[in-house]
Amino acid sequence: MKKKIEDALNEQINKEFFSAYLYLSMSAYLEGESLPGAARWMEIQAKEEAEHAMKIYTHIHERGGRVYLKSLDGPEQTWKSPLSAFEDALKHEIFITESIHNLVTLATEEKDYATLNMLQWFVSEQVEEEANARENVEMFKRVEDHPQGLFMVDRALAQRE
Ligand code: OFO
Repeated sequence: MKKKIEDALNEQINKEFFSAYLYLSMSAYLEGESLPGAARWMEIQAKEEAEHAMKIYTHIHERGGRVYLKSLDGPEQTWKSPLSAFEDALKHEIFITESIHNLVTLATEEKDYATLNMLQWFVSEQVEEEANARENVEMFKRVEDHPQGLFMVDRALAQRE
């Protein structure tokens, strides 16, 4: 595996673990807001992000590369409302999509077809992640300032498997 690709994939591992950290921080915030369903949704999302990081980790090793774990930035600890936490989650997913697309461009330029193939999974996953994040934002927008509605949204989010 070319050094350029190895470095870029190592960067992405850091971003995926940061995503896990960010969503776990959002989960803790939502727990404190007495929204256990939303907190659970974010906790599951955090676990998925760690799995994303591990997919890239495995790919690097399978290709004879080397993983170098970098330090993680501290995520935000609090938000002004549950809606603003979910809006930040959507912004973050858009940022991650851009990062994946940049990796696709690099792998194409470097003719690294195995990495390109691995990244296709992430391209599809990001479509789903952004769609979910957008749906959540819309749900929270509709129930802003309606405690009863907020309760219903929390119950719906608790259903995530
Ligand atoms: Fe890893 O997909 Fe979200 O960030």
